[in-house]
Amino acid sequence: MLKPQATSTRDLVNLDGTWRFALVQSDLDSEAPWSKPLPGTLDAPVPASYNDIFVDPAIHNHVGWVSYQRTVTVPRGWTQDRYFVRVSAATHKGRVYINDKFVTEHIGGYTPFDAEVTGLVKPGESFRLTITVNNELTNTTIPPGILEVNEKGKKSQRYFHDFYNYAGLARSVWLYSVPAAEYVKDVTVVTDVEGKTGVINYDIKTDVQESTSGTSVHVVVLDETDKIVAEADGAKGAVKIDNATLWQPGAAYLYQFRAEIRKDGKVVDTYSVATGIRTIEVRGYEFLINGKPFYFTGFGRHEDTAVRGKGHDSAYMVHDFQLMDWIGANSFRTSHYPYAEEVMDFADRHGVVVIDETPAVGLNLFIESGLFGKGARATWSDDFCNDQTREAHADSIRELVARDKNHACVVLWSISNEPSTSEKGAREYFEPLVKLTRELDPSRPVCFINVMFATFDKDLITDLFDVICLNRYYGWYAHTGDLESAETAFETELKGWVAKYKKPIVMTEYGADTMSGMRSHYCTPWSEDYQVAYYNMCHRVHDRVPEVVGEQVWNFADFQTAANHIFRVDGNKKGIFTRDRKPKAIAAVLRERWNAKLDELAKL
Ligand code: BDP
Repeated sequence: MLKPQATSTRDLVNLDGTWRFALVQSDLDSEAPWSKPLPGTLDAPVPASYNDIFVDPAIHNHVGWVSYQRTVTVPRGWTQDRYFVRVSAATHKGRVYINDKFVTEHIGGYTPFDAEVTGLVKPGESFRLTITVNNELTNTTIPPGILEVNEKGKKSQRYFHDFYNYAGLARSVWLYSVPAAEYVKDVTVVTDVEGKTGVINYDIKTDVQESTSGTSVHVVVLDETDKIVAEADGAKGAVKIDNATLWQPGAAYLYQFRAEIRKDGKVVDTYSVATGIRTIEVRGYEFLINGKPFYFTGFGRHEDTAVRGKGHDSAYMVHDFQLMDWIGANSFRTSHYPYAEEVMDFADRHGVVVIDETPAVGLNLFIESGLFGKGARATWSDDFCNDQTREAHADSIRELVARDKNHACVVLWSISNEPSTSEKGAREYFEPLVKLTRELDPSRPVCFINVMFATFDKDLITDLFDVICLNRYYGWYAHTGDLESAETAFETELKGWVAKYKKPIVMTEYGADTMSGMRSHYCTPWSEDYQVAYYNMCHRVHDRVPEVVGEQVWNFADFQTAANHIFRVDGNKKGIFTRDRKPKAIAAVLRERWNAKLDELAKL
């Protein structure tokens, strides 16, 4: 799905700002918030999660629908156009109403959707735009959850992932136009390298009205100085660039791949995709980018800041990338959902490698029973992850690939975080999803992120994937405070994976909760000293197991979690940085280690 763009044939109007806001107190259809100006005096910022904006527990803890509303004017020049409202994310379900009319519904909280306005409102006219957003998670949503209703009829939400269920319109909303007669609907680019020549294989889908004839598709590739370096005719094919500058981790180079529809020699629509030319390959125990062994350094992250919740914020985005650069992180994982498209564009521009993850997190009832002693319930069963859940999961994969397929930064798809893969039924659930991901994108490897309970002797699905991605907490959740036994247990397990599967291993999570400022002569868990000792222990093990080709620590920064997690005090504290991005003692240690790794990689 193409991100809206202003070009010589398209316009883009940003609808961010403060919108009127109200909770839906009873039933959405009977309240019909779209039918009139919203009641009350609340205004909410877009983009932002609404939960932490107001000093009102009823809003913070609301379970159900909320409404956002504003007036929008269609530019008067859009007479030859089709136009749409683009909602970049409505977490987790969104409905769009133009004046009194329901236009569309979208399920899935982290991927974009469109509502067409053409035909409902004329150019030059204004309309009331209402977007209702629902934050409920059930066993058939991704991520899943359980809704509970108490004796008084009050709803509450349980979920099985360790981050706060922020909701609302956390990303930008746009009004945009495309030419009505014919426009570029989708572009797919897949790159390759032949000697010194860069190859861009492309496939362009157009929407051409039947009454329009005589159009043709043309493509133009420009380098970073805007010089044309290749051209071709046709909606599908390949263009070659001699002496191409490759997109490299830490040294990005982006060509503009411009798709044009031409009619009678005139350009009637044009859309550009920033394209980094690079190859990815998993060979034996190696993860190769442009044929060279790559070692992931970096983070599992969250979109999470004070007040905004998951709201996209350019200042935090740029600052976070600065911190990653400072510390020597060449990569991150979009744990545990697709991030804002601006983040993906930024990673492309700055050569940061991304493991791109679906929102399929918390497909695991085993953790609950293991950690909290709640009676064991089957994860893969009719009343939890069933066929309908899998269909929602498949949609989340389709939408992720559709949105992010053209990003050079994306080198690996992660289709789930810590599903219960030692439980019966896991293989039946995952096999079709892996197949689907490979059909949608044969060019990238696929992984899932393995949970600590599903060790190599218990896990049922790893052979279906290309890379082994492990989340391990030896020295934290297991062998707490005893780093010596943790070291032995961790190494023994890693060697078990190596012996069983001939695949590269990426450590996608390891970490220890740490209160910033807490020091200890005795290296007590929760102290900054323990976090340093913990990471040094893990790194000794990584360095003894050559099949480990990456380390992404958990987490970049402290982040908010659900209030009913009694083992969390104001959130998860495994950050290398605090929630306001101050470094803990471990930051300097990682900086030294990772910069040395990057120097080694540069020599290859
Ligand atoms: C892992 C999860 C991650 C948690 C982390 C932790 O993947 O979301 O935040 O553990 O417990 O199980 O800190």
